[in-house]
Amino acid sequence: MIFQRTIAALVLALGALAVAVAPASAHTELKSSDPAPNTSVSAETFQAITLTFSEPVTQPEVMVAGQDGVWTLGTPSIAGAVVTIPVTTSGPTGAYTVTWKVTSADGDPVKGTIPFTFVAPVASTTSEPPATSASGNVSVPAPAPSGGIPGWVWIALGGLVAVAVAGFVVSRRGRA
Ligand SMILES: [Cu+2]
Repeated sequence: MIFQRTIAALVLALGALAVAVAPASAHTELKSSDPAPNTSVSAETFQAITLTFSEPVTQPEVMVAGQDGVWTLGTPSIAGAVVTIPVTTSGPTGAYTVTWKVTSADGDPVKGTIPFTFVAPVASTTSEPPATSASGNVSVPAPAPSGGIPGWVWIALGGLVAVAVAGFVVSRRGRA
């Protein structure tokens, strides 16, 4: 009985020790990213992927894949815990995934994936009907009135006619 209690106490002590030591030996982790997971980015504004880790990293390997294959990526630059990768977007609107891998400060590899939605340029989606804009950042020119001539044109024309009539009347009075 005493032996069992001693074992139990030892296990508890070891458990507490493991919890206390864990933060110091943990791998680096991805704190934030651009694009953030499960967000949508548009072709007009998406120029680079940014990965922010909890500690400085080295040897980043990053890939972006969609239904039409992989994107051409620039050379990653590292500024301490932040990795920036220039991207050249391609492919249709849809689901894409960033797959990343880095080496953490303790030499261990850390990897993960970031799913996101890419919104392609409007001009490149000729084969598909325009989808309802989920991002809301696609500007559509306001349609002209059904007559094809804006209302202000009629107002301006009316004003011109009024001036012409008034001028005619004045000139007639001057002659009379
Ligand atoms: Cu580690």
